[in-house]
Amino acid sequence: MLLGRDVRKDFPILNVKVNGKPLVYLDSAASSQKPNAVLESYCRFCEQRYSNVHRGIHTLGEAATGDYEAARGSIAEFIQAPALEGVIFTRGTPESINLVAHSYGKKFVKHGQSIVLTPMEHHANLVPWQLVAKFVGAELRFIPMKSDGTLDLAEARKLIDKTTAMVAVTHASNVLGTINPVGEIVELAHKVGAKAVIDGAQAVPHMPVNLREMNPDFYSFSGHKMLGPTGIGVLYGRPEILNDMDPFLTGGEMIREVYLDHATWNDLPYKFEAGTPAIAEAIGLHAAVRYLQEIGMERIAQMDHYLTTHALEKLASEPDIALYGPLSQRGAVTSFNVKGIHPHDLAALLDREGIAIRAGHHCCQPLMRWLDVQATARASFYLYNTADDVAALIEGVRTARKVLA
Ligand code: C6P
Repeated sequence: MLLGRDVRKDFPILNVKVNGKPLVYLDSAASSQKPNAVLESYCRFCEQRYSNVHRGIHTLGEAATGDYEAARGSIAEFIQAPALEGVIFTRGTPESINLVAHSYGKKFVKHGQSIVLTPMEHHANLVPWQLVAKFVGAELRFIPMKSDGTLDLAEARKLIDKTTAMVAVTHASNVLGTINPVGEIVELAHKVGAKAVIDGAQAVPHMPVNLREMNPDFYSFSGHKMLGPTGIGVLYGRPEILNDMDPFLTGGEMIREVYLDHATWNDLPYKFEAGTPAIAEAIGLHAAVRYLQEIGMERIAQMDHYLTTHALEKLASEPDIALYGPLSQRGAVTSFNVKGIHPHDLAALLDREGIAIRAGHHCCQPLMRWLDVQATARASFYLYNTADDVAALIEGVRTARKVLA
């Protein structure tokens, strides 16, 4: 498996020293690093083709509009989106899910209906549904998890019933690494006439995603976790549902005609893209998608799997380490705790060695309660990581034990 070493030259930040040590970046689940292809594409666009989109009839306006729409087309193909007009640019996963909660949930979920979630949801796919439930008087239900951090599908079959209006589930957990059987969950939702919203923030960067097969009603992800810039993300929604929804944000671009007392809406996807969008960021995300496609998502998934399995094995052979999440069917995150050491202290000590991990509740406070911990340490991997990075992590943990335990 040479992928990590082969691609490292493409990521300039990996040559940076942190605290005088070579950077070992194990925090890609929070945000990924950017290859030259993305940096150059972003800069080239700003230097040579920049303008606002869908407005100017001047040459640069047309060039920028063409590039922005080409980005949408390429991202639609990357996730096998069934309809191009369902691909909406947002600022990221939280905005995508808030859009669905606000414009679909508050309008179509009715008093007394249920919204089914899981205890492993990131706050971004939990809090918006709490607000919807409160607003309309709906009930929140949670699919229980088995002790290994996978969902209990037998219970899900009972919980998702005729009262269910929405099922909102993460594709891959940012703490446990669990990859959920989202295709089956979408089917369970559709059987009872409910809509399914999938949070793909930790899935799209790491594995092939095919929305034609999965068939969700809504699917969301963030560009910055998949080598792209910050401030750009995607919501895919089924056009027939999006057409029935009211706009989320209002402003320029999303309107067709405006009178003093009312307005009408633009066609999809523009109805949901109010104001000047993140144009250069969309172009950067297009470059990220091209880069990922050149390497191949299957290959990236295999590399992630290799590194995660390797890290789990190495950590498991160290004394006094608690590991969280299932042993198989998991994504590129490894959450753990070292007995007697607070994860923040561990992260601070590793940082002195140039090793970046994340420590905390990872925006999953209910999941921390389920695990019965306040926080965990988390190492997360991506295509530029190698077995040397895992070795550095293990060495760092050993040093921490000597210094802190
Ligand atoms: N999780 C992590 O370190 P943002 O980062 O705002 O674009 O996406 C939010 C989000 C939504 N869903 C899932 C499953 C996520 O993992 C995240 C981001 C980061 O785990 C930051 S808390």
